[in-house]
Formats: sequence, C-alpha cells, structure tokens
Amino acid sequence: MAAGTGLVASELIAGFVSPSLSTMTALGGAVIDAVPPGVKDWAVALFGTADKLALLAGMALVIAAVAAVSGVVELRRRFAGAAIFAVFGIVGLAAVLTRAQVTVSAVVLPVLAAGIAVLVLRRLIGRLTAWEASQQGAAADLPARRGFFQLLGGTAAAVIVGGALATAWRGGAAGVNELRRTLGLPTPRLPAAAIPAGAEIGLDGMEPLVTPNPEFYRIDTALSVPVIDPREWRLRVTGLVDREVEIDFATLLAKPMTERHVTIACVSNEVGGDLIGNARWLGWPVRELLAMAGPKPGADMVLSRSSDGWTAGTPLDVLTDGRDALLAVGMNGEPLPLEHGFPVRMIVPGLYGYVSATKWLTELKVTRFADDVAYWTPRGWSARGPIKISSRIDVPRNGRSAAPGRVAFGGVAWAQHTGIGKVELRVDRGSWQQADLAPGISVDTWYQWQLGIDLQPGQHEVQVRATDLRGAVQIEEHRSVAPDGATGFHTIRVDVNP
Ligand SMILES: Nc1nc2c(c(=O)[nH]1)N[C@H]1C(S)=C(S)[C@@H](COP(=O)(O)O)O[C@H]1N2
Ligand SMILES: [Mo]
Repeated sequence: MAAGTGLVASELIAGFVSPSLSTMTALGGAVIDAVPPGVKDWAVALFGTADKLALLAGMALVIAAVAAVSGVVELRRRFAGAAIFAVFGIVGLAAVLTRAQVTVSAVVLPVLAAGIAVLVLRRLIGRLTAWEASQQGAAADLPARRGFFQLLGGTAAAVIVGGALATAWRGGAAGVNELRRTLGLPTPRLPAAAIPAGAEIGLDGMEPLVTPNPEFYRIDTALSVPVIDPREWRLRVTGLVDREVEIDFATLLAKPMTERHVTIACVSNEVGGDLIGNARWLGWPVRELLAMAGPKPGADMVLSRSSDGWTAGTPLDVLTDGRDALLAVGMNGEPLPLEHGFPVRMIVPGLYGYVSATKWLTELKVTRFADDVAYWTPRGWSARGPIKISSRIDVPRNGRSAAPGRVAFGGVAWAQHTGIGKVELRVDRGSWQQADLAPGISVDTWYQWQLGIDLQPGQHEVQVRATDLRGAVQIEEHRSVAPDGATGFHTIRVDVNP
C-alpha cells in the first residue's frame, strides 16, 4: 500500500507537470531498452499489442513483491524497509535520467514517489506496532486494531481511485505520445536557410544559437498540459470571413510547408532574462488559411484560441504582410513537444508570445480589436505586443570575478523581423564600444555578439545596448515587463582581482 501510494501520487502529478515522462514510463522505457532483442521478440509474440500492458503488469508485480519484503523488514527493523524504498527511488531516478524527454519536473517524480512511500510505510508500521503493543498489555486491543485497518483501508481506496485516474490519464497521454513519436513530418517546400558560418560564436557559457527543445522556456496558463489526439484535431476559421473554413491535421500536413528559424520571446522576460528561445519551426503560413476563408473588410485582429480556451489577439496585417507567420507542426525537426503545443501552434516573428504564439491551437476568429479581447488584455497587458529591441550579456555571468587584462564578453541581441545592426558595450558608463556582431540566421532570430575588453583591477559595471537595422536604438529607461515588455540595458558587475 505504501509503495502503491507513492507511485500513484507521482503518476498523477506527472499528468500535470510531465505528461510525456513519468516514473513508471521511464522505468518501462529503461526495461525495454535493456532487454535483449530475443526477449523483446518473445514478449511481442506472446502478448501482441498488449505487450506494454504486460510489461507494466510485470513491473507492478515486481514492485509489489519488493514492497512486501520491505514492509516485513521495516516491522523488524526501523528504516530497513524505508532504505529499500530509497534504493527503489534511486533506480527510478536513474531510469528517468536515461530518457531523452528528461526534464527537471520529471526528475522530481521518483524522489517524490519514494518519499511518499516511506511516509506512508512509517505510518502504517506505527499503527501496526501500536496494535501489537496493545495485544501485550491489559487494555483491549480493539481501538488499536481498528486504527491500523482504517489507515490500511483508506490507503487502499486512495491507491485504487488514484490508480484508475492515473491510468486513464496516462493512457491517453501515452497514446498521443506514441502517435507523436511515430508521426513523420513532411519535407518543407521552403526549407530553412542554412545557418551562416560564424553565426554561432561558441564562447564558453553562451547559450546555443538554436535552443534544444528540452531547454526551451515554457510559459502558459495550462495547469495540466493539454493532450490532443491529432486524428481528432480540427482548426476552424470563424468570424468576419466570407466562408468559414475547417481543416484537419492530415490536410494541414499535406500543405506546402515552410521551415524557418524564429526566436520567440515572452513579454514577461525581464531585461537579462531567459524567457526567450530560438527554434527551427515547420509549418504552413497562417495567411494561406486566412486567404481560404477571406477576411471581410473592417477586420483587424485574429483571435486565436487554444483547446483549453486561452486566447491571443494578433493584428491581421501582421499575419498577412508576408512574414513567416506559421501554423507550426514541427520544432527543431520533431513534431511539437506536448508542452509546446502539439499538434499545432502559431509562431509569428516579431510579436511577444502572449499576442501570437497560441499553443494547442483550435480556432482562428477573424474579428476587430474593438470587439474582442484576448486572455491577457483585461489582466493588465497591452492589446498589442511587438517585441522590443533588446540584448543580453551571457558571458561572463553577473558578479563573476576575472583576472586583470582582456575579458571576453559575449551574448545575444534581438529585434525580430527588423534584425540587429549593431551591439555596443560600455564599462562604468564610459563611451560605447562596438562589439563583433555575428551574422544572424535571419532578421527573425537573435544574433550573437562578442567583445574583448581590457579591464583594470576593481569592480566594474558593464552594459550592453543594441541598435536594429533601421537604426532604432534599444530604450535605456529601465522599466519592468507590464504592460508591454521590459526596457533598459542589461547591466552586469564584474570584479577584477589582481
Ligand atoms: N494555449 C496557450 N498558448 C500559449 C500560452 C498559453 O498560456 N496558453 N502562453 C503564450 C505565451 S505568454 C508565451 S511567451 C508562449 C511560450 O511558448 P513556449 O511555452 O512554447 O515557449 O506561448 C504562448 N502560447
Ligand atoms: Mo509570454
């Protein structure tokens, strides 16, 4: 019961924080990877498509047996059984770490499972020893006995109900994960431009030019990640249109696809923050679908809606001005991860995510800013959210000490859909010095830069500012993120010690 409670609790929590990887799926995956091919073939021959169910049942049996032994051991010697649970937690942790989908939240799950299991085990053993003690004493043993069975019964009920919920939820997620894993992405009609030589500077401590999916920041209001079966997915274009249009996933995949690197950013990204990432997106231009529907005169906004009801309001002209605004299905060569909007999301170069990057997309309503408000607008955020020119120092980290002499600075700058023309640094509010700007992948992505500066011993303040390709300079006045994005120069302190 103790082991069951721990596992069921961690599986349920996985449904919310890590739908693509739980303790049990990690263990199962590790077992599948570890068994010799002969055994695998034998299992498939014996159980057919129920092979995964058989594997999970087998794992449950092994865990139950080990847990039963732990219970007996714990009764004899305090914490001996708990130690076995701890070992099991470590095995689970090792399994999670071997998985490709590993995330910080996934790592917590086996630790949580073991922790809860130990707590429940201690309580159950406590009640059991109380009952044992009462049998030896003169007092009636009935209350102590009832106490034990009440806790046992309560735990059993929780395991059964929680287990059923977790199975149903994980079953759905597992099915969709399998569909996602086996989904072949179409070849783009317009492939992404090659990354120019020298675009990636590669100073130690700089972020990669293209952000790997597991490291890509995640921001949304979804308490549990929506799990959408692509076979049931539909996107409807409604509102001020000549004709409503609806397309399904297969139809979308058959469209001529565009592949582009685009850097998306969150309006909640403070100056110097990391709520920004650059990926290679594959999708069909939004304007093509809008053209099929035919927006009526007077419309100036597209209210995109996700399966969980969240909405973003995007200017219609931005979606139709020819930029690579995409109904994206792919991210860095894979179908979108569930957390990043599987099966379809919007990606619009130049706009903050809250006004453009709707994940788990289900509807595009052509409307007017005067008639409709998106999710964040009544909550203190501007209806329109173009990304502000910004730049960041990644190397050295703020507060680091350095040896006197030449210190290598490096970082990123972005002005999506205009492009960066110049990046400058200044030390202790001195004169601006121009950094070496690496070629960008396109004007829709961030650019890396670097500059070596000679520093004398002492404490120094170093600032960065960017200028876009139209000559607009990053705003100096320091302001926080609401209502339409932070401004100010990223400022770091460097201690130079002789
Ligand atoms: N359905 C849905 N889509 C959403 C959001 C959301 O809360 N729900 N948040 C948006 C915000 S504020 C940002 S910054 C981006 C972040 O995308 P990412 O999580 O893939 O990095 O998604 C956007 N799309
Ligand atoms: Mo955001």
